[in-house]
Amino acid sequence: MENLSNYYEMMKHAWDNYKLYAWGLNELKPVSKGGHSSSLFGNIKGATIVDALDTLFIMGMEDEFQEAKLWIEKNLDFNVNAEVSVFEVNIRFVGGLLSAYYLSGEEIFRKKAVELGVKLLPAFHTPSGIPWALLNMKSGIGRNWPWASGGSSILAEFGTLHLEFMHLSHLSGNPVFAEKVKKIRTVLNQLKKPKGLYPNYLNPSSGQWGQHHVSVGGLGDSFYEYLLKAWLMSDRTDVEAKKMYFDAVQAIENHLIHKSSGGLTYIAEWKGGLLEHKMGHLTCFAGGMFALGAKEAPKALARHYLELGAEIARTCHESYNRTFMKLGPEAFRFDGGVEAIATRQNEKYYILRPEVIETYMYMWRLTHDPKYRKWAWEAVEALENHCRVSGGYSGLRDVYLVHESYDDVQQSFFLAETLKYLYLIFSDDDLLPLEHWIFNSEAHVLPVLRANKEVKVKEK
Ligand code: DMJ
Repeated sequence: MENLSNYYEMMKHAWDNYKLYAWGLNELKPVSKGGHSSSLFGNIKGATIVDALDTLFIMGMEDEFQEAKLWIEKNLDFNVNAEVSVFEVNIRFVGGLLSAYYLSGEEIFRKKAVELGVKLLPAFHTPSGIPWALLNMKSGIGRNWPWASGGSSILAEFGTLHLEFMHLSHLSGNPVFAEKVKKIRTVLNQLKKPKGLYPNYLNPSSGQWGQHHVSVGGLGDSFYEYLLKAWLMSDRTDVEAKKMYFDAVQAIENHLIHKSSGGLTYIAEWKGGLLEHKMGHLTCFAGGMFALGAKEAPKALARHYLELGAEIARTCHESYNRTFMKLGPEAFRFDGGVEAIATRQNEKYYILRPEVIETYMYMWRLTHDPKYRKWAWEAVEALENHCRVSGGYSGLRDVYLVHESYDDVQQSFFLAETLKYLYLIFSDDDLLPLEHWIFNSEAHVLPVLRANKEVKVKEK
């Protein structure tokens, strides 16, 4: 079980097939064996290459890392006349390039990250300084998702720039990146929060909340993650981030966290005061977040937060265990007599997401309870049995079916996150130690910003 060559082999299978059938395009279609393009990146190409860089590096896949670097040198181009998701480009491309730079020391990655950061700056040209969700990379014109409440920007999107932008200022010597994300904080701190909760929607023109929907899953998730990680990444100097994190978690506990009659702890969604008893796969990252934050809390609460992390991990494991494929659905419910099961057809899919395995990784590192390795191994077996095809790994349309129905996409985050977290669960703790490295929302590693201290990939 603990043989790291398993994970190396999985990465190799995912990478080799991407290379064979979709090289230079964003993602692989592993069943039809071709390229998959996503509108999230506009015309920027090579998402899988940039997202995979640091996983290739830590797994010691040197030849593959070099071919990825060569492609980036020659082909990675941000001068595209197309609209991109600022959030997605930031977490995958800026995050991936920064991480590759810190791990390898290769200047090209620093240069490309800063170049891309500069291209994203026009997104902040709004009356409030809260950035647009979408940006045309050539014209610099921004706008928001047409479906977002009253033209709002999304909390999880504008709240998931902080770590990368602080590093961009650090590496470029240009304070503008840090100024932009600090301004977001200022706006948030001036607003009154309903019951202490952060709504998912904020209008960049008025600087006021949109609909009062609150979620620790999609639309909200990584905003909370980045508050905690901003505190840790600042070498515990960003006390504002720490306070915002613990205040938010307190409100989440007071209003969103429930226990089912079967004893499973879950995080519900809040819609203008009414609760929806549903938890998304995305929400499962919160187990790891609570556990990571535990020792930052006042002593009396540390055990409580670690236990909360363990409870969320158990609930998310149940969401996997109650399916035929042993992989979790996109969302599961706690109503109408069911617990941790998807009841709607359009919530039964699994797209190779990492959040449950991510939580196992933090729980393993922080407790060394062997059940987390056991649960991670169950996920490996399920991925091998049901998602692996001759052309790579595919997502599934319905995890409750006896036969696989493939969605035919190998998401770039499968290489960036899912396979990296699995590898780390079965590695020694001195590979990317949590005291020195912060994982961005796409599992790209950024060092803690300590004055005058060198960072090491391996502790010993
Ligand atoms: C990833 O791109 C990131 O983890 C993001 O924060 C949320 N969703 C996907 C993976 O599920």
